[in-house]
Amino acid sequence: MHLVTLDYLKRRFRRRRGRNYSLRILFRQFSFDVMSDKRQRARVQGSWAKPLPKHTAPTGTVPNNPQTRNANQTSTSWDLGQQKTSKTFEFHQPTKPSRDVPPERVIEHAGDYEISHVPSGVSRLRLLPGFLAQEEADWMFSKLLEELPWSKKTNYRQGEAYGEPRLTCWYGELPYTYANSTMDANTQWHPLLLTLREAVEQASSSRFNSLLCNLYRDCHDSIGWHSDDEASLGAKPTIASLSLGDTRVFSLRKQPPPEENGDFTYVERIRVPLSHGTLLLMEGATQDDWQHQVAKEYHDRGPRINLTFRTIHPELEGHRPGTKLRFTAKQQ
Ligand SMILES: O=C(O)CCC(=O)C(=O)O
Repeated sequence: MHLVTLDYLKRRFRRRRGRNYSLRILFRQFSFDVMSDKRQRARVQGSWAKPLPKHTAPTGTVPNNPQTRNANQTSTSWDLGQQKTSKTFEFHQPTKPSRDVPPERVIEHAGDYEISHVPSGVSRLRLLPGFLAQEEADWMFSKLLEELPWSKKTNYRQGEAYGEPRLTCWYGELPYTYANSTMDANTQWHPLLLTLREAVEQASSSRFNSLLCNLYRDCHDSIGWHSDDEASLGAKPTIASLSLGDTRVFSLRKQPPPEENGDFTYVERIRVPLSHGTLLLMEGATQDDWQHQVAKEYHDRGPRINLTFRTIHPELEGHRPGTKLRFTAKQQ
């Protein structure tokens, strides 16, 4: 085994100076020598290792350890005995037990699903694929795409304005404030929306006085993680979401417990593909204990309309419009 030392380099340089070697070539040779020395040591020792010590006399051995003494006595001219005794590998048990990320649950068949029972009570989803027949849904989709007053809403986060990555419009006798921006009251319901509201009310046994319409123009449009938990929506609201157009994935993630400090790494997740004509009801504690989103996609998607029927109440006195229910003093 060859160790690269300053003496060695000087000797090599002197030998080659006469042969008109440039400094660059010598430096390249130096790097090569260093690497081959490292490789050689690695082959012998099984991994990249520190250079061998110059002194061959064993130091730092554990006295009265018969195993160590034997190792030293039997060491060959490689003299690895010293290394064996001074460097030992110790396994340390990790102090934190490793945790598994729960597998994502997929809900795609018609049915009622109790997705959690704590901390705020039962959270429930009801999925009704084919709530609208295909032909009916096709016709409604083109009419709403063409005739609703779609526009891009501007929201505010820490005083910074940003445009929503989708188009929206709002219907209801009251305005709706979220993300620090207000959609004005609009009582000019499109007749088709009134028909749909009736059908959704019958299926859900709930009443709705307002509607937020979302238009995802393509795969780049989305809605980020949020809960529909403004005080104006009341406690434990039922929200009915009707989808038309291309299928998009509706994802839910459970709110982490307080000790996770807002870290969602280990929370439960659910994925619900929402296809043309599907009705999804979110009920009970879903808005308290879960967040939802429709993420951007990496493959082409055609346009999709989502109609979310809600019941809006007047804003609570003494609170800024759009305040989240958990930040109001009085919770039901
Ligand atoms: O497009 C969807 O399915 C979800 C819409 C939504 O989350 C919302 O309007 O709050």
